[in-house]
Amino acid sequence: MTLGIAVIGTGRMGADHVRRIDSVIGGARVAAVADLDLERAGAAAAGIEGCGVHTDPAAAMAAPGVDAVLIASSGPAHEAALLEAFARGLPVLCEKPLTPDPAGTLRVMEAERRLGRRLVTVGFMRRYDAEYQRLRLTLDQGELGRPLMLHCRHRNAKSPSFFTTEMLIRDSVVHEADATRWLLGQEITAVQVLRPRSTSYAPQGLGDPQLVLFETSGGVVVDVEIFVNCGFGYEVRCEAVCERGTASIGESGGLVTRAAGRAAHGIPQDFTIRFAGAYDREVQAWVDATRRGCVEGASTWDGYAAALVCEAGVRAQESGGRIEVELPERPSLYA
Ligand code: ISE
Repeated sequence: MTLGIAVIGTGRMGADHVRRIDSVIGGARVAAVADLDLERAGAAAAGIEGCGVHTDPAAAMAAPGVDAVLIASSGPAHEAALLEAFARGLPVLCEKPLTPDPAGTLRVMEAERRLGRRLVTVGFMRRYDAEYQRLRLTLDQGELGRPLMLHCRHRNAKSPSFFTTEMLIRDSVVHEADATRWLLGQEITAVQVLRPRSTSYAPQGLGDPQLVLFETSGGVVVDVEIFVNCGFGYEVRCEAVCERGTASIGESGGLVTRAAGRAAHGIPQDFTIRFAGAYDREVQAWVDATRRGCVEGASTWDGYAAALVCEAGVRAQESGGRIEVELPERPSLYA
């Protein structure tokens, strides 16, 4: 059977997913889209046969032929859409952050636990990136010895107009929170944030860049430079420093040209380009699992753990201190 998907939110990410499901992914079709902006929803659905266009997420989920939901609306709209999907028993792929704050994620997790089965996969797409997968394998194989530190760089060319200082953590560093847990198999136990002076290219009031430090349950220290108005492009790097060597990813865009006395490689301008392959693999894996009746990938629990780390990060931004992360026991549904 072809999986009919309702895509909720047709902004940059949602429209990219509509295109992806329509033209890249096998075994699925876009059955309906919803966006508050009807024109934008219509534009995303243009040319897709039988695709309903709605402003209300619930109406899109109730449309004929919908078997699953992909949520790509803004973070604050995720909770209501997730609960609506639960009420209909529909599997969901939800873009990160699952909800902007841990209180919302906890409500979602409690609702899913009441159902007694997993329905949610969180869109932490770095888990599907070929370079991140190679790094994780390298660490797991153990030839470099135990990891001691991760040095992470997370740079965006320009932040969107609605970006706030908190969002540097909740919307951007949330990726490093998940990637750290996934790469190391350890929990993040404390967060600190150092704030240098801001670039004059950031909108007024935005504290950009920042240096975020994680401590993990296994004694690893992770530093994350988050810089969302670096100007030159989109860059995500990670170097693992281990006992017997280092391993790093994100160093070059692939093709290198040499001409006129210079060697050069391109730098992608945003995440839809840098992580295009990861998004393709993530959505295909979700579709395949859903068609088999399974739920795989990052769970609501992973979304909750990342949200707690980000909450500690925001408190560390405000206080300038070291904030411990209070992670409760993992419920058996997510074992
Ligand atoms: C955005 O929402 C993403 O998920 C990107 O991967 C990240 O680099 C960016 O900073 C976020 O705003």
